[in-house]
Amino acid sequence: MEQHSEEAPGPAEQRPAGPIRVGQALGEALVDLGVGTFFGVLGSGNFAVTRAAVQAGARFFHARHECASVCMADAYARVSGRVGVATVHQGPGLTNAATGLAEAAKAGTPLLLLAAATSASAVRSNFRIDQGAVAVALGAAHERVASPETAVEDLQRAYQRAVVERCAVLVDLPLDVQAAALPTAAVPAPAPVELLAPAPAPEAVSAAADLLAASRRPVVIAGRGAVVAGAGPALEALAARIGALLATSANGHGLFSGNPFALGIAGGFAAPTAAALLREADAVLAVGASLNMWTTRHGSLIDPAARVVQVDLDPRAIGAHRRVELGVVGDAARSAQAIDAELARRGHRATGARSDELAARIAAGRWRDIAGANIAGAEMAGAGINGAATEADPLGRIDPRTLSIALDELLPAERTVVVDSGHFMGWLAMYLDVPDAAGFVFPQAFQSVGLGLGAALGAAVARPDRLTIAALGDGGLLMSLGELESAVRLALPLLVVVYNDAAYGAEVHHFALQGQPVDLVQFDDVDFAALGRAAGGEGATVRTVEDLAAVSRWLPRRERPLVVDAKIRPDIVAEWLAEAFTAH
Ligand SMILES: Cc1ncc(C[n+]2csc(CCOP(=O)(O)OP(=O)(O)O)c2C)c(N)n1
Ligand SMILES: [Mg+2]
Repeated sequence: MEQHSEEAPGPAEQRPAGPIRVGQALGEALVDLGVGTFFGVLGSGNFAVTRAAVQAGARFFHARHECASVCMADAYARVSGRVGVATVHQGPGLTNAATGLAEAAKAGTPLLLLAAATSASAVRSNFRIDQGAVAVALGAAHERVASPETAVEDLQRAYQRAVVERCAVLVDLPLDVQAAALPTAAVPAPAPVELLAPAPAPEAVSAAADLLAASRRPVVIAGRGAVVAGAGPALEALAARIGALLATSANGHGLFSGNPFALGIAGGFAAPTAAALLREADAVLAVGASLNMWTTRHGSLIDPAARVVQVDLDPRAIGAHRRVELGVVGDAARSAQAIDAELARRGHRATGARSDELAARIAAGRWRDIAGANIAGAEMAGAGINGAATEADPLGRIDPRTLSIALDELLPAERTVVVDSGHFMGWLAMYLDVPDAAGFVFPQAFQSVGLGLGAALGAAVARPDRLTIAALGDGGLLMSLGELESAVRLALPLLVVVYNDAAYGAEVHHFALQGQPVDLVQFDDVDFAALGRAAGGEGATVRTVEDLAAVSRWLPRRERPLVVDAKIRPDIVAEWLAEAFTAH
């Protein structure tokens, strides 16, 4: 994906004569770097920079909480492939942003967080904290604008780090430096960031080709690294040559959408057919995927005898979560192309397990078919699945699987599905199709509840041509409620779907399994439709599939966000959660 192309006009031409302040120069430099869209919460400390960038042509999206502003930038980066940029006030602006920054850092999102910082001399300022220590503690890189002479260069260096190291960078903008006059000689031309993706070593390519050519049932598991490298087509071509089945990590979801031999997400969200086929593989080609416990279902999805090749840009990722036989260091797309070319040179072509029957089995073995049959079967036989009560829910709540399947059918295929954290998240990963990898935003590297709504706002800014669905738990929405107002104010026509079990469901199921009382994590029901209306959006309460008619009516207009308060049955436990707790 493109990471640094021009998006907005160059520096502001109508700059007033005379010296300008460093703060203003930094805002203009941001636009010079190609930043056309950024996010934040304004205070006095970051006002000058923000105003200058806006005057120079950048679009600024104001959040209501700094955490959400960073989540907006993070999701914008994930969906657009550009650097995400957010700006906050010094001190509490930064501490409010901390959880979002940790998410971006853990997920390896290229992100710049421009935080004002107290002046060097303001040692008694209420706002003063060690901002660098905060960044380091959260796993983010730390840069600062050091002097008026170097300020623009310092910003460029921080931006370059975000691109080259694919990391989250906190940039301190001290108020005294911002307020100083810019020495006229100090503005160097912005250095273009040119990155040629590294090719793998020929020996590694040859060894990978040997291993894959010897395999009878290979699978490819592609992760976020494959998405970022745009490796989807090259991997599909390689997989066709070696007869491999395709799967992704949760963060690669959508990369192989539409391929008849794609098994979907490997890991806890995998349907039984997909899981069985993964276990049958005698060779695994992991590409830009760490093979962590989530992707391998605590190791159980990969046959211990399977031979594993792992391709990653970062040598530190190779073998980090499980032993692999061969590590290939290189760009995902170039590695896939090189291995494919090597096998073509050798005249290798195999069908592996691929057949029309297998494609039909994969298509019929998706969760929605199983759930459809199970739900109907359970209702007929009076026998529950997953220990769920079988009779109609006494409170008239909807089965979350039924809800998810109905949404999948109802919503346009051109969609971006953004998912918060919680028990409910599996229903989205398991039941909703996405058009491609940019259509699925799954900020789970810090496993924080409450980041989904902010992320959905950033995704909606990045892809206004697609319907953005913010899939949230009731707990997650109540942690980020103020951003409903942002969605309305910024005229971002989100569909907010609240999987409302009136509980911290993940914790309920966790502790119920241990036989503990769970009333501490169960709450009174909240009327989210009313909250949606109060924020200036629309609201609908859903207890049955028929109630989704409100969504059908909203879809063609989509002027304002719609908050769907789906009162879901709290007693249906997702397979992935039960499995995760047992594995622990
Ligand atoms: C910021 C944060 N606080 C607490 C947790 C622990 N936690 C994990 S899931 C969860 C419940 C979330 O509730 P909700 O959003 O309603 O989703 P549900 O699990 O009910 O589907 C909690 C509190 C966390 N992961 N992150
Ligand atoms: Mg809940």
